Amino acid sequence: MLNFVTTNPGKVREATEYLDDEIRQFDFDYPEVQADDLGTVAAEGARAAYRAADGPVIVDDAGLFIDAFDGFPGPYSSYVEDTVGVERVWRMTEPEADRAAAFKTVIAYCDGDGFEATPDPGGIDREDRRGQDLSADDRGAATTDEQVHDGGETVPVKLFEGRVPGEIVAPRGEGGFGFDPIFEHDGTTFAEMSTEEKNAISHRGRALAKFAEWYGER
Ligand code: ITT
Repeated sequence: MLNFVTTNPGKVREATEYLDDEIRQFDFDYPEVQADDLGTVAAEGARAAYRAADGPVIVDDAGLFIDAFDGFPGPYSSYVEDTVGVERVWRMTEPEADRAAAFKTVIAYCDGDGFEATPDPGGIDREDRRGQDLSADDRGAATTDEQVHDGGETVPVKLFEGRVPGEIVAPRGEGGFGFDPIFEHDGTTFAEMSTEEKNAISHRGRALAKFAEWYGER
């Protein structure tokens, strides 16, 4: 059984389509390190959660990156949702000529077994900070590994990234969660889509598809 470490049932709902009955929600509020890239936050979270859980874990650290604000709220999206709120993020963006944005997620997997070391995950995020329109290849999920050190012992974490470009719009739709009502992709907001429709094109769907393929082989 794979533990999806999150306080957000919306994330688990989306993951179920890819991982079926292999996952369960592990409601553990892992300490989020202060870092400006999702990969570092997810990797550190997976390491902390692996210590607390009995078995393999995945952590999903996600954010909304608005071009006009140089990627804000990005890794601070959860805090901004709780403080400013989704409606006011729309109103802040409304006067901007360019309302392009991107959702991005990094899934970190840890089970205590070894993987090959790879570059610092910060490198992945910086390329994509502005949420610019990405090439078809770039829009797929990337995969990297990271070695982290835990009390002198190496605790490897494998990372799967997904991102999707879109535009900030006035809130529409009742589905999804978080910033879904103000994020439009190809004329439809994520909150107007079913879970299946959102998964087919979303940042999380892309990362989950990549992860599920790798995990299936494992
Ligand atoms: P956990 O950390 O417990 O997993 P969280 O909701 O706080 O739950 P994050 O730290 O990854 O998750 O914060 C991401 C923020 O971005 C949060 O405000 C989410 O609502 C929002 N978010 C992430 N993925 C999203 C998605 O697919 N659609 C809409 N909003 C999303």
